[in-house]
Amino acid sequence: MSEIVRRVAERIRNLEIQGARNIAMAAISVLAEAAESSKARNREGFLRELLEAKEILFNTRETEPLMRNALRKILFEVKESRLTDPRELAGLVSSLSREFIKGLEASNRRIAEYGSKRIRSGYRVLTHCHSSTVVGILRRAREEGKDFEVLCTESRPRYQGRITARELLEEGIRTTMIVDSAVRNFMKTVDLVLVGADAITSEGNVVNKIGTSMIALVAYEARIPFYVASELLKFSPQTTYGEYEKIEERSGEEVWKDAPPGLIIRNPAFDVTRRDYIHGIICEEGIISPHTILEVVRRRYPWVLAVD
Ligand code: RUB
Repeated sequence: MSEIVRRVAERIRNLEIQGARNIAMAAISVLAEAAESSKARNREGFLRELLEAKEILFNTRETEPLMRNALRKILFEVKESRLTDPRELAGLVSSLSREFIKGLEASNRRIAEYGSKRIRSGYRVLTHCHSSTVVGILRRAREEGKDFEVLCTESRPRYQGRITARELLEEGIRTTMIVDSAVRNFMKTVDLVLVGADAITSEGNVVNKIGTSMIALVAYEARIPFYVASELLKFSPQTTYGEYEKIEERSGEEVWKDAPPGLIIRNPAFDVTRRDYIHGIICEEGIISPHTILEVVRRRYPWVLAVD
């Protein structure tokens, strides 16, 4: 089982697969694929392999609660089942995976529907990094015939802004790229800031690509609405019980490959934007205020707080 999983894990680790949704989808799909290929002879062996696969995937990127919630839920359901035949267990993993992905797709459609209502013709929208959820909203607004433009940041050091720019251009959306440090320079010309999320904490703070919190601060200063587009399942349940969401720190080589010896390079992948700077979280339940997140998650996905 683990060979197939390790291959996908490596692609997640080196950012060939990036963005919380894409990572979660890839992890869910490979879990099903790995389960189907399992050679386990009994339930115990199968569960052991499944757990090992989960650990490998969990260890790819630290700040990914959507992936963690998805895998936790699937494993929980499998453990709860009384099935003993590995073939049947593999079938169960496949159907749970399909169901989960269908749920994510439905949420994404709803987020696009709600989010696009906030985009008007003539708007200039600023986004940061690459969020498939944000692109989904912009695509939908475009399909609805709205004429707007997008400013996207480079998102150093890995330039995910280029993925966003390419995808938006494919949709026929007028797109301008700026370096990350030019955000304040352009903020006064922007109508709306729209970013994705990797994690949402129990207090309604949002973890997203490094630089997001600085953009939120600049938007706040300029009184420009700052929205986060995110499935509720990016909620990090452990933050409810006092733990912090870990922030992944990546290799300094991403910042400067042949840096002079002795130079210290810090490269956190994400930062935390306090809820005070966030106008709303656009999620499958609608546009909600960040401080209501815990109640909304508890109502919609009670298992997120229960499943171990
Ligand atoms: C990607 C990033 C995205 C969120 C949301 O960081 O910060 O804004 O993951 O993306 P990285 P999505 O490139 O390091 O993974 O809306 O697609 O889930």
